[in-house]
Amino acid sequence: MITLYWFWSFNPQKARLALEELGLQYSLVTVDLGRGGQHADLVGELNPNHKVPILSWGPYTLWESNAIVTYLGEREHRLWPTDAEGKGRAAKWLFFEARHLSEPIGELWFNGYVARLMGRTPDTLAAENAAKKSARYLSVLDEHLAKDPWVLGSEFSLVDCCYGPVLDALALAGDYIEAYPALKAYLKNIRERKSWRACEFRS
Ligand SMILES: N[C@@H](CCC(=O)N[C@@H](CS)C(=O)NCC(=O)O)C(=O)O
Repeated sequence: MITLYWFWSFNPQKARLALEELGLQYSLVTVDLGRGGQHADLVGELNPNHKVPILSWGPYTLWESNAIVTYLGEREHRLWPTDAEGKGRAAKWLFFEARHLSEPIGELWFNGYVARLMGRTPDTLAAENAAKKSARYLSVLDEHLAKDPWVLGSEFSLVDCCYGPVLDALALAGDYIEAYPALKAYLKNIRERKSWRACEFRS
């Protein structure tokens, strides 16, 4: 009934991690981005952007990783805030990730990790710019996580499913995370979760 269209990359990893954390049964369709699988007609019918992740739950289809995670939290009422203030904080950190981290970290991830796997020459200038762009926001996140172990406080929530993969990609891309002790500790905690084993990057 639940199908996740995905690939080994941090945005799809967010959705898969949330499904794993919730212990939901799902089937996976791998859209091989390395071979242009995202251009298949079926992918375009489900997501006009031709990107993954895409979640199908019965007749309902949703794309955008952070929207998928929000939907799962709202639908399952687990690992998700119940009050308006908590939901507001969840939205704040999800928008923060999508607006300030996802794009520059995607650039670092591609040039610091994926390009090598694909035999492509990394764009070092783009990576330098992305490192500068993300540093300011990584400091904000580091300061926040120095106070509490998880993004919404003392308890793990589905919001952490959006931060674990993006920080994992950043760490695989180079030593960008070394300067941030709280981010390093946070990533270690994510990587130790049972749910992470299904999602961790395999080249
Ligand atoms: N904002 C979207 C971004 C999705 C995205 O960029 N997905 C990448 C994989 S991480 C993709 O499918 N790329 C294929 C392409 O751009 O052709 C989300 O959060 O779901």
